[in-house]
Amino acid sequence: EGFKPLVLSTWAHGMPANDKAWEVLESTGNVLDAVEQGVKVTELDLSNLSVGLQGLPDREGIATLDASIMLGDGSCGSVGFVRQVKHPISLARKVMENTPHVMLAGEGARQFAISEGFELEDEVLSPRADELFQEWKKTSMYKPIINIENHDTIGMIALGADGKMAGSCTTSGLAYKMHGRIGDSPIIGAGLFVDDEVGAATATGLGESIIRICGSFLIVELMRQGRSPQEACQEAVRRLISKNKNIDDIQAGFIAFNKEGEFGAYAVRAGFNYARHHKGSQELIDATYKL
Ligand code: SD4
Repeated sequence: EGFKPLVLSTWAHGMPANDKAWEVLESTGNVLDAVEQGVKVTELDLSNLSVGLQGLPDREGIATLDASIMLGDGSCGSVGFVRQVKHPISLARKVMENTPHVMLAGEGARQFAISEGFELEDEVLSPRADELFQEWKKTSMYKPIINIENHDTIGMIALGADGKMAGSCTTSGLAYKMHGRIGDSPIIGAGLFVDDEVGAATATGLGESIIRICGSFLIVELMRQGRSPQEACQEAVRRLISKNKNIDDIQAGFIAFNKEGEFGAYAVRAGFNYARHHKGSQELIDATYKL
């Protein structure tokens, strides 16, 4: 049976984010506001080292953020490699609503933020991120550690009682990435995809592995062809494993629902969980996995 309305988010920090999204959804019925307000909670969470300006920086010691937002009617917006913006998800929404474009990156995204009245933050790392970065610099071993450095992106998808869907995804990306690197999260179809006619999906994990298979778009298209959300997530993980050579170094996970409110999740390996909010009650669920 289906769950509707429904809010799903990646990882345990999805719980407080879902609470906020649910509150907005319940009081306004607006799924777009719900997914924006929901992940804004995570963007400000100082304990999270993979979302927001407090996240771990790139190799140069600079925090650069990626985010995307999408509505089930095909509207979407995203920002990549953006600095000094506290709420990249809100900037992504402005790209969607106030420009003829889908994606803005880097300095252009920062200029657009200024023109939209966003206040830029000082470029200082959070004390915890700085400490870890100083530690990392001693050896500068660039090797993403599964489930440690790169495990906290929030992807959220929501289904309203009226059948409208939206999704959001926001991250500081991979810790100690090359300066300029953009991950899957702001790439529509990779980190996030939503189609009211079918369903929605979002991703977390090593962005390169997810971009390579257009992961979230793939899941929605598999559901369009009749797969359940669970089957679609499993097929995407199988594809990801077959298309990535260094799979021992990769974790990635997907969550999805269809328009009936059936949902599913699957990961490359153990350790991925997600939060499900339905009718005011919330559960943290361990995803099943392939390896
Ligand atoms: C990225 N997908 O930039 C993000 C990282 C992530 O959980 O998901 N962390 O590659």
